[in-house]
Amino acid sequence: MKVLITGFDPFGGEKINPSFEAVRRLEDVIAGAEIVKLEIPTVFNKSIMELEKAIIKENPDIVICVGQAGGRFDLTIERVSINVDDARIPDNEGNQFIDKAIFEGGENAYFSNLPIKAMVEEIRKGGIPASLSNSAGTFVCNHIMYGLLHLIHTKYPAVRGTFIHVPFIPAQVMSKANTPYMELEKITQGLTLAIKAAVENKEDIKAVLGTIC
Ligand code: PCA
Repeated sequence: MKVLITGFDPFGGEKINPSFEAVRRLEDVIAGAEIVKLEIPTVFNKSIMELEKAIIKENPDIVICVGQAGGRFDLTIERVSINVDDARIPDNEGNQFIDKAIFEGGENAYFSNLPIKAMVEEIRKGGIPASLSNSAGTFVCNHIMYGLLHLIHTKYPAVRGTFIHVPFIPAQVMSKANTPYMELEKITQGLTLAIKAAVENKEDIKAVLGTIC
């Protein structure tokens, strides 16, 4: 089995992006699966193009894209992506799309086809905070997740995929008051456990991980 895992380059004035810092520290084999790591740009459209190039080259069974969610305290496995770009800040090439469809005529939303609840539970069993998220936002992370799931639905039906958001690491919050963070080692461990659960579970588990509001 082969897993393609991506992280983003730094954006929004940050010097590092913990998503790729954690991805590049992953072992090359996890739960018997080969791990292929890739950095993609925090840029609308170009990120999807680079992801598809890698899918064609590597022919992975599983694709997991990872991004920074500054302000979240835990690892969040994303359930759903929506067909809209609505950027609060420009991407790394100055694009700031407002209420623009990612794929004109595409489905309104796609759900992940990976065992997302099993992934959350596996990370928690390892003593690392994690939860299920029902929104990846409306910036480049939702964009890449929608792009990934659109590619899966339209061209690569054998692939399974999702998106994981990770918190800031300590170096990023030195002068940000009351801002959650997680050690890079913990983020890397959490991603390892998420990959393990994705590789080992064909079906998702029934677990109470919903939210009230
Ligand atoms: N996080 C951003 C885009 C790149 C990243 O790492 C987001 O959550 O949309």
